[in-house]
Amino acid sequence: MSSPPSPERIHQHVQDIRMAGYTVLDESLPEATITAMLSAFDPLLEAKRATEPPNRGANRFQMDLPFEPPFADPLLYAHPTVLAIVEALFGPDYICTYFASDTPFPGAEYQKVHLDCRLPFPESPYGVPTYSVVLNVPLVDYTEDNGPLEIWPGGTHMIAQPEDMERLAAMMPSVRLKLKAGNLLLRDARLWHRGTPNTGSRSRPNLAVVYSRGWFRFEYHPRRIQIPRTTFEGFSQPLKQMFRYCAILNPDGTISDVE
Ligand SMILES: O=C(O)CCC(=O)C(=O)O
Repeated sequence: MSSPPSPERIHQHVQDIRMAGYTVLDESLPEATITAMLSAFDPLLEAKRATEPPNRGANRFQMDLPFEPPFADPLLYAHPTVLAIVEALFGPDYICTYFASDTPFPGAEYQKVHLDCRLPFPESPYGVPTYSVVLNVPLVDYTEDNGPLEIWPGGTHMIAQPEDMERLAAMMPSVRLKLKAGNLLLRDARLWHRGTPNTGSRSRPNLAVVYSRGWFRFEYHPRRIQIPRTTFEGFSQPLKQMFRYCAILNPDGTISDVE
């Protein structure tokens, strides 16, 4: 186990998110964790794919993750370095409202360049400080062929959303991230990005967890994370606070609000 990052390294990650719109942690999730998650993920998504059409473009699926092992691992939803960065960005009052995945299968095409949240002041040319970040964790290595995530760093998270985004994006520098399975990518939810074509031979699952300032109302997450009651009751107070907008899944299958 590597030692936790220094306060200076946390500050550097925070600055990278503020300035470039993203950072990749020095640590990764353990190989055994990723192997277990991939083994559980593939059949789950295959079952969805057998009964539902693609929901994020051709051969591309968004799927919520069940809040159960192997996905409900504190290393994924409460990674100490991720939470240290989130707290340094947002202060102690932050929430987690999304626990899901994006997966292009072979044949997936370019997505439109997009943001993952609405801008609070869309009429303003000026950005506000970061209020929401997406944690992405690939379950397989991103390669040139399997549709790596493409991002537009260097300020797109701080500008107004133009109507001709595709045309502007084509003129601006972008990066296709060559992440390794288990890497931890943290990006400002406003950072311009898109999925790219998967011309490889297998799917490229990418887990996505979203953290926001406590006041942020996340309209892009219509389905609440459903956490089993016993799991929620075992959380520390800060985790209960972080998941306060989730739904509690009762043993009889009914859903409750967090009291
Ligand atoms: O390809 C990815 O991993 C990201 C896809 C994405 O940004 C989306 O579906 O909104």
